[in-house]
Parts: sequence; C-alpha cells; structure tokens
Amino acid sequence: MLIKKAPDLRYSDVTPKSLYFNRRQFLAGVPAAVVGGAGLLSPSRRALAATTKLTTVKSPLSTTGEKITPEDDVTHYNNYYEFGTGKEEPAQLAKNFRTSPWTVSIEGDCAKPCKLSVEELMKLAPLEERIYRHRCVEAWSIVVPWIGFSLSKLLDYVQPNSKAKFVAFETLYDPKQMLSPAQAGIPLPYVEGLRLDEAMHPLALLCFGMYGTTLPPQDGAPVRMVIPWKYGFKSIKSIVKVRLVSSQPPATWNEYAGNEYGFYSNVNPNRDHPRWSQKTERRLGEFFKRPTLMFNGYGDQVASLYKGMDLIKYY
Ligand SMILES: Nc1nc2c(c(=O)[nH]1)N[C@H]1C(S)=C(S)[C@@H](COP(=O)(O)O)O[C@H]1N2
Ligand SMILES: [Mo]
Repeated sequence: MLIKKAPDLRYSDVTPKSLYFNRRQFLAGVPAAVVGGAGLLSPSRRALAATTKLTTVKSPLSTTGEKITPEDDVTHYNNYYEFGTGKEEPAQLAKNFRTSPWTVSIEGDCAKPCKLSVEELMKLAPLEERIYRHRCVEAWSIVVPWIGFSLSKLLDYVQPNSKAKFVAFETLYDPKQMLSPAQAGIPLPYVEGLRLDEAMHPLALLCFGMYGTTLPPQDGAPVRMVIPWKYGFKSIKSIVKVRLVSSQPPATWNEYAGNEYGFYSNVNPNRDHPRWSQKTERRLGEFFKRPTLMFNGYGDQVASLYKGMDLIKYY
C-alpha cells in the first residue's frame, strides 16, 4: 500500500528483486556476524522471532501449478504499517511483538458471541495447508503455502443471525508496541470488512501459519485473514475482533482514500488505480512482469458472488 504523502514508489518497489535482495543480505549480514551457534540458518532468518511447527492436512482448495515464493522473500517484503511503512521494516520492528497470550472476540449479530484464545480458535477445524496467490494493490505478488481453515468454520460456530449482513475485522492496536497513526500514516487500529457471503466463501481463509509453522509477527501473527481474490490490504493481520454487523463497516484504506481503494477491492486488471496500472504485476523474485488475472485467477470460484454488479463502479 502506498500513502499519498509518500513518493509513489520506493527504492525496493522499483528495484529488481535480485538487486534488492543482495542489499538486504548485506544489511542483514552485519548483526549475523556477531551471533554464534546458529550456522544452519541464513543470516536474515536468524533475526526472526521464533515460530512453532504446525501439523496440517492438504487442501483441495490449494492453487496448483505455481512456483512457491521463497519464504525469505515473503518474510522480508511486508506491508504492516503498524510496524513501518518500508517493506523491510516490519521484519525488524515486529520482531518482539507479543502474540501470546492472544484472545479474539467474536461478537455482534450472532447467537453465540464469544471470546476465544488462539489455541481454542485453532481447534475449531483441522488446519489445512492452502497455497494461494496473493496480489498486493501495489502490483507485486507472491505465492504462499498458508495454514488455516475457512473463516466459515468460525462463523458457523457463532451462528450469525438474520440481521448479520457484513463481517467487520479489527487488528490489535497497542501504542506501546506499534507506531503512532501519524508515524504509520493511516488511522489505527487497522480495520477491514467483508460482505457476509464473501466471508462465508470457502476460499476466505482464517490463517494461523505459513511454510509449515505459525506466522511470524510481520506476516500477521497470531491470526489473520487471507482473501486470495482481493487485493492484499483486505487480508487484515493480527486480528483481535470479528464483529457481525448489519451495514457495511469501515475499512482502513477505503476510509483513507476511497477514490483509490474501494470497499470490494477485487483484483481487477480492467480497473486501474488512479495512479498506476493494475494490468500487470511483478512476482517477487522474478524480473519480468506478468498479466494480472481477474479475481486474481479465482474467478471460476468467486465470480458468482458479484453477479449483476458493475465491478468498475464497485471496485
Ligand atoms: N493490520 C494490518 N494488516 C495488513 C496491512 C497493514 O498495514 N496492517 N497491510 C495489508 C497489505 S497492503 C498487504 S499487501 C498484506 C501483506 O501481507 P504479507 O506482509 O504477509 O505479505 O497485509 C495486509 N494486512
Ligand atoms: Mo498491499
């Protein structure tokens, strides 16, 4: 995501990944030189917070035929404005973020509102490994083996009532551990929303891990959303609240600049961002751009949710 007062493209956005990667390795190598006894880990991995292995089952909803993006790229090229607006900042600034104990409150228009610890949440359904393409509105993309289960499992558990039409999500905001809204450049806490039928779609993933382990803090630990047919900013990180509501809830980037970031935010190569094209994207680690696909390539599964809607108007 780009903030209006910042230059549109940063060094890391315009630099081919190979050059950018080398610069990062150089920077990461400095502290690594003084750390002993972790010889099997790459220099950049040594700096990361500890994660725990998760046992998963394979998912039929996994995207096939895509090369998985190297984990090290995914964990060092992040958008998480609470921990910095630069792509390399979250890996460093979120390192000591406290993600345990952690409670998520599920509330609003449902029969069984509750507060669940992450451990309790994770027991609601078998953990699946799901490979998804993830497309940032800034025109870069990644392919990640996420771990979690459909958000519908949680929604079924709390039983939305007939008033519930949307789901509102909220990220933790802890000013002691995170930047101020002025430093982050956006209002905090970060909030997002989905229409209830979108939230119930099996592809909408409640995510606890990636690459075989729990999430590292910069990728949204301990629990986040991953919504593969929408631009990345809909995939809210480090969730503390899920609220069933009757009208469309506010969403951070939509509130910040509604003419640039719509509520729906479906990946749409035919609807350019006012300041850049959405027709192509750069996969992290690759040099040549590739065409961006409608609904990020998930149209067969999700297009029916938007039947009869003008997706240029409802961007
Ligand atoms: N709380 C919060 N969630 C967030 C963001 C953020 O700044 N804060 N950035 C979003 C954006 S723009 C993207 S592209 C994805 C990036 O996820 P990743 O860093 O795991 O690739 O997280 C999304 N979720
Ligand atoms: Mo993004």
